Amino acid sequence: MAGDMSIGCAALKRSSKLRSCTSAADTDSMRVPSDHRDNGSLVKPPPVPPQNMRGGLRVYKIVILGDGGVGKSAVTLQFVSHSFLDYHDPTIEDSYQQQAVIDNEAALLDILDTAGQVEFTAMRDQYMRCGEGFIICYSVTDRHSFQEASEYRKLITRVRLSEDIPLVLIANKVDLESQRRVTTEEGRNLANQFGCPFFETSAALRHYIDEAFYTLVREIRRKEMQKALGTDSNSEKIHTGRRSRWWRIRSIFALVFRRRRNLN
Ligand SMILES: Nc1nc2c(ncn2[C@@H]2O[C@H](COP(=O)(O)OP(=O)(O)OP(=O)(O)O)[C@@H](O)[C@H]2O)c(=O)[nH]1
Ligand SMILES: [Mg+2]
Repeated sequence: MAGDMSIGCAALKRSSKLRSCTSAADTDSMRVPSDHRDNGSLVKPPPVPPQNMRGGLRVYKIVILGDGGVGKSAVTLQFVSHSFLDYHDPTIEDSYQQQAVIDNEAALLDILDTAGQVEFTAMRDQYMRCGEGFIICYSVTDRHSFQEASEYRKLITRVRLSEDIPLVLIANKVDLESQRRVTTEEGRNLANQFGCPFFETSAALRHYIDEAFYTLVREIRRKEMQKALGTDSNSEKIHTGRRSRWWRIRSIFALVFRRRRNLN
């Protein structure tokens, strides 16, 4: 399917085989992003783990989820190759890479386009564990896909044991206005419920495609920064007592190490 499409030189389609969460190819030199200021004081963000680096670029692992036929592959292909996939060939799993400069910082987006058809969803839990950020996609022409968006959100929360995972909700196919079954208001309310940004997109018209992916990268960066500053409030919300205690001890150690590093 998508393999027949020609991809621009900045983008690269990778094998459809399922990848492990970290691979040897992912490993590269350690890089410390530029310093950030918070309330006037200089705060050093933690070093980016080596498995998140490739060719000197920070890799952002993005997973696109949603019901079958909502346009996940079309949205992804518009983003990486500026072309519209005008037929439906159900995806099993495809992976793409796209370089981008977002807020003056280079990024390598590693995008996993997943299966919406139930026959192909056996590996869902595995790729939910790998993703750093998720795009949940529904079609404005398909009410059932809108209802399913909540199920995808629940699944991410269950697999990741956190409600604080970077997420963007997109309502695709807005060019098909006469077939609309989900209002903008409903989409916005759902995004508010999820606590995430929301875009109405059209893969056919390349409408708000870049914005959706760039915003997700910004969300990943923002949550990373919150973690570094110890201000991420949600992350412990649904942990069990045992995990919470371990998590607190770990956080205290991390804080002590960070302070000692800053003193050196
Ligand atoms: N008019 C219009 N059609 C779209 C849009 N996005 C996707 N489509 C069409 O919808 C159909 C399904 O698109 P896909 O991208 O294959 O859907 P998918 O979500 O990847 O489907 P699965 O791989 O089966 O999960 C195709 O015929 C696309 O051409 C859009 O924004 N507007
Ligand atoms: Mg697809």
